[in-house]
Amino acid sequence: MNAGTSDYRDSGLVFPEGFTFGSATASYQVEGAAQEDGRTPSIWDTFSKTPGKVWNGDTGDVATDHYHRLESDLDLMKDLGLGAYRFSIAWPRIQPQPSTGSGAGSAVNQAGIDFYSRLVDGLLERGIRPVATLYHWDLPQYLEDAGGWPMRATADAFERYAEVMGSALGDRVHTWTTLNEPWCSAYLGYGQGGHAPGRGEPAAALAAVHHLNLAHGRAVQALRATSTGDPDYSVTLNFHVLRGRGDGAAEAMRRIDGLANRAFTGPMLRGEYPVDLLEDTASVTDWSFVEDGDLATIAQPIDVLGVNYYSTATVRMWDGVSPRQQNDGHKASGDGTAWPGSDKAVEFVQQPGPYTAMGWNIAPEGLEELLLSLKAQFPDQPLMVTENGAAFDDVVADNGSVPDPERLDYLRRHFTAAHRAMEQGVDLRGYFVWSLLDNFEWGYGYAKRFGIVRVDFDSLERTVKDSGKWYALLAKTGVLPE
Ligand code: GCO
Repeated sequence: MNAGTSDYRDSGLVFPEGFTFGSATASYQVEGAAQEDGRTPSIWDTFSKTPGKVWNGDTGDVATDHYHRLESDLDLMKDLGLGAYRFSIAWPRIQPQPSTGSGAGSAVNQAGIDFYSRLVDGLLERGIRPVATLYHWDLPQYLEDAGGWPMRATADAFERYAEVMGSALGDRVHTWTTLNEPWCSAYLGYGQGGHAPGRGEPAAALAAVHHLNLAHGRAVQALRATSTGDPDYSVTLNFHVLRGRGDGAAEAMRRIDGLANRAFTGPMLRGEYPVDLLEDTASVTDWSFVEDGDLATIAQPIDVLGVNYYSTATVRMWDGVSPRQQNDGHKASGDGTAWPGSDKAVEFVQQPGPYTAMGWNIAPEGLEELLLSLKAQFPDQPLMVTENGAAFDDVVADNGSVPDPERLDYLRRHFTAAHRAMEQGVDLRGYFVWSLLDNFEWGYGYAKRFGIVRVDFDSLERTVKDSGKWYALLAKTGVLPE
């Protein structure tokens, strides 16, 4: 294994007993059945049907048809030996209409509950732990019509939704995750505009940050009050692992770390917004939407912190003269910014390859570094990698198999990185590969494939890729295969 020490291509590494090997998806990316059983539109239905927003005009109307293929997809997960499945619940299936305000039950769609109940039971029957995310970006359109995440009322609505789900599934879900990547919801949805609802309003993006944080805290309280089992509680954040260049590199990194990482870990794990973040954004907002008591509500203890990691980002202070580089990995649309208050100060420079099909640089050392940094910042907080994976342009071989050596290599290197972090004392409980299936990759539609299982988007047929076979071996043995 000596050759592997620097390139992260070790094999034979043993993961501890009880380490969870899972895979992840999200409702709008896989379910389809967009108009069935009472579901009403989410912001992603509206956005994907708006010309020019998603490549090729793709939508989640059919996606992978997971909604109708639930049983066979569950069997597939069992064949892969998954110990856990991370899925998300489509809020507009559960509460398709605005609440009339008369209690949590006022607008609950039983057909929606039933689908997720079948999913959870199907997982448990197969010995797979259900890890349920309440919000992976499909906000009911009626809530956006009332103002969306920049409005405090959306956090109120989320609390009621969490009560409904806690009552419905809190006897069986193993881990509750409130939000997936609130960074994307707030900054890409309301600041940069490349994600639904596609608004380019920097002040609204920061209000969305706060109301998402508040929604998280309220939801943990509501889930705890209603869950009758003994679930774990968590939230998933997409951390930005930063490198700096040039004069002022530390300043550029501090600013982006504030907006990207500490805007969430501050309130959620320390009960405060970082002072430097408030200063950096003072020209955009006065943060008066933060009310007395909010920070205490947000800082609910969580059992495990979900970590999504794909690549690094490299920043430097912008000279204000040369064309500003914007290689932050996110498909831009319009001229909004994902970096309110720092959009004229910092630029994102091109990083050295190799790259995935997303154009993201492959940097497994960033995962090791991130896990160690989280341990240093939050020593008692158990961690879970809730997403890691890679898009590549897969080719189906003549014999029908899908050899994807680059994805396999990517996964091997990142699992090696996680293992190294664990050897240095990081309390990492599990790892979820993104994604179980090729699916609707947001602004890129079906053009980018992240699955360890291929989906033919015409026939909807599933084929386990070589990376999926490799992962099944890892999940079964707990040892990184040769
Ligand atoms: C994410 C997402 C996934 C994406 C993946 C690849 O949480 O960013 O959870 O939905 O598909 O990250 O971009």
